[in-house]
Amino acid sequence: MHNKPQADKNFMKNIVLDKFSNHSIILRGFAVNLDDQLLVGINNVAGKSNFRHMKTPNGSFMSAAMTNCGEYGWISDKSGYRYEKIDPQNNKPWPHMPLIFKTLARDAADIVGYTNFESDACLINRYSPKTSMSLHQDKDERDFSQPIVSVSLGLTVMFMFGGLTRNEKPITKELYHGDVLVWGGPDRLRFHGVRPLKKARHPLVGAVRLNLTLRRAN
Ligand code: MD3
Ligand code: FE
Repeated sequence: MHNKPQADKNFMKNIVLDKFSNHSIILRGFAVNLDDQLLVGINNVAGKSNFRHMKTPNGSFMSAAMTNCGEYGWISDKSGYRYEKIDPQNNKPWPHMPLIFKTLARDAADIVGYTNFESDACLINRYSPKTSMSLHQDKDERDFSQPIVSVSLGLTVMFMFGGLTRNEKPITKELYHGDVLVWGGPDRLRFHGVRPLKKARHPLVGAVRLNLTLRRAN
């Protein structure tokens, strides 16, 4: 078969891929040109469902501030972790997912080979200096064959990428403003987390890091 590059919609798009595991790929800077629109979306969502520090089942609080948009939102409280259609803080449905979030996730997943990714949940994490996220697995979703797409905005962070058991030593990678990470398949249940954020200032986003995690919850 001959290659027909002009038939490939990614032809000449210059997408920079950092493939650090078989099913985990960073699309470097893929969202940079959308940063303003993404921030508008985040601010609109947070104006309806505020960022908050959720309680964990063991009685402490999540170090990252969180909110959600889409049909389902991820929550943590004294009875555990789960997805809910209603924001427990205002008893209203979570704000609609901005179309730009959904489209970006779908396009990124598509490039990596997960076609027709339809996210129904977007968790928004906000990290201030010293905020971290300890090693965990994302396993509150119904179908682990669906990938996850994460979008980083603002300050740079070191993320940890571990194995399928907690004791496997994680590798680390930096995530920069505009990077989009897609992972699925056998990497879907890997332990992961982020190192404490270093104090700095991003020209557009300010003194924080924002992360969108787009998932198919149900
Ligand atoms: C998945 N968020 O919300 S996303 C979460 O940056 C969460 O806010 C982090 O984990 C954040 O559940 C990380 C990026 C990420 C990085 C490495 C992974 C996800 C990963 C490795 C394996 C699986
Ligand atoms: Fe996670």
